[in-house]
Amino acid sequence: MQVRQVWGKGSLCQFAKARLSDYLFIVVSNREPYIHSYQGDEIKCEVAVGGLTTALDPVLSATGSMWIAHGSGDADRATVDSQNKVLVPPEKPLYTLKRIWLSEEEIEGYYHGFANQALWPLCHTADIEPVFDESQWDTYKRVNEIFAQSVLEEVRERKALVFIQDYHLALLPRLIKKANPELTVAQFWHIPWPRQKVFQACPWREEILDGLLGNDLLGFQTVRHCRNFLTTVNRTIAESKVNYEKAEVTLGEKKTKIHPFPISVDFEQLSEESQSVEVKEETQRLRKELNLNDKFVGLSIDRLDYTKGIPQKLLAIDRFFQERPDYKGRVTFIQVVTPSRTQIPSYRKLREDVDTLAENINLKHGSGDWKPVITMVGPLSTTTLAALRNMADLFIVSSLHNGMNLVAKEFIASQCDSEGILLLSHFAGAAKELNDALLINPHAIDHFAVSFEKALEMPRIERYKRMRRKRSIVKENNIYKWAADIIAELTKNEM
Ligand code: GDG
Repeated sequence: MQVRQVWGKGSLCQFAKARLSDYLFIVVSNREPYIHSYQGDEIKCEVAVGGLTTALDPVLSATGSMWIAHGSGDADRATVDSQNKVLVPPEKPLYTLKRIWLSEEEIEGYYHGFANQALWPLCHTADIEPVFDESQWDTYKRVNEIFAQSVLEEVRERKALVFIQDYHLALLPRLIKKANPELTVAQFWHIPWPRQKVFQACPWREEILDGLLGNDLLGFQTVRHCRNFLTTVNRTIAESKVNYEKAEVTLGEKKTKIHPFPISVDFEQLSEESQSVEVKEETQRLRKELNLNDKFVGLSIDRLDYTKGIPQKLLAIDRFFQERPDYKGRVTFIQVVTPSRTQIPSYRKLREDVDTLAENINLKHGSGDWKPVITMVGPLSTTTLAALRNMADLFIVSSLHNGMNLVAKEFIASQCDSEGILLLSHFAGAAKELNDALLINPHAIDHFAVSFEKALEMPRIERYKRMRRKRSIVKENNIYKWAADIIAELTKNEM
């Protein structure tokens, strides 16, 4: 039997050191991995929660590299040197974080504007009309140029490998490659890539595709997103040559390899955390405080975003209690919502809709001190989130369209007893790998409601078998493997 390697922090560090030792390795993202902010007179440094910092922090630490990002903390300027640099992680400084400063107007046009009001709804094929505003697009271009200048200043004559993150920086690859063709450039696109017919609504589609084709390697979450991208290029850029078999685009002399790299979580760390005394105590505290006693607990953890299908899930919960009143008082659904992008009107409207739907369900079906839906507003601490995952019998991911949905993998990693059930939208990137979950279509409310019954009535042995299989998938395909696969692909010609 073939024994597969399970990647961890240590093996990734060694691998990164071996493969990247000749290079200056630079990660570029909009969001910074460490944020300094004032708390009274003191300056606190917070780690940006999420998979990206978990995976890339050890790589950068092992190779003494650099991360370039927008400095968004109110104490960020007070903590950098004259070149806008600070050594991180704070407890053991091993690599450089270089901060870029943006004006209010630049953040508005580039981040809240073109990135989140045009590219985000467009790529998610959302029911929200993308905003194609000329001045936001101009600001997006200007900010990408600011990032490019910062990268090029660092590279100069050195042999460098630049790894760019996400849809905020679609023009950056071409800008840096044009100025310095010797650079190796890669990018990971964390959100979906839509069908060509959808993307053609963008008035600046050719510029965006040209920007992305400055990459040597462009990664997406799934094979489907890769195919959508290849077709979009094929039908939009007449001079391009698309090789579907090799998943490659040639434009002029330049080749771009398109490859799926499904992002993941730190399985071991989440498993260990869920067993910790701190998390167990928090679980007991929450059970008491939320009056859960021996109730069956359904849980969702979502950034408050219109792509996550939160209203659809609440409608399905309403339908479920309507059809199965015998479950009243026996099941409680906890919905964690973490507000984001609150400057954008569609996000504020969603908050109102979700509050109203949850209130109506509680008025209609609740009784005594039992509430069918408990809404908890984030950001919550990682301990509280781990405790909630621990106590959940059922975890629901109802996205209408999503790149990956890391929350699904986080739930699996924390289910050490393998008793929990995952209800997962077909439209989440994670559904491709985790087809042992109960897959749902969040648009079909009746079917969604019936799947709650199916989950509640699933025999224990079946739950166990399904969860065991999913755990072995996530354990092997963890965040360290994601990073190692990208580094391997990028440096394969060096071997
Ligand atoms: C984008 C893409 C892709 C949530 N509430 C709190 C909190 N969270 C954490 C979760 C999870 C993360 O936020 C959410 O990740 P998702 O993957 O589910 O969704 P997006 O934020 O939309 O992420 C997505 C991802 O990028 C990575 O490539 O999978 O498709 O849309 O880690 O646990 N964390 C804390 N408090 C909260 O209240 N600390």
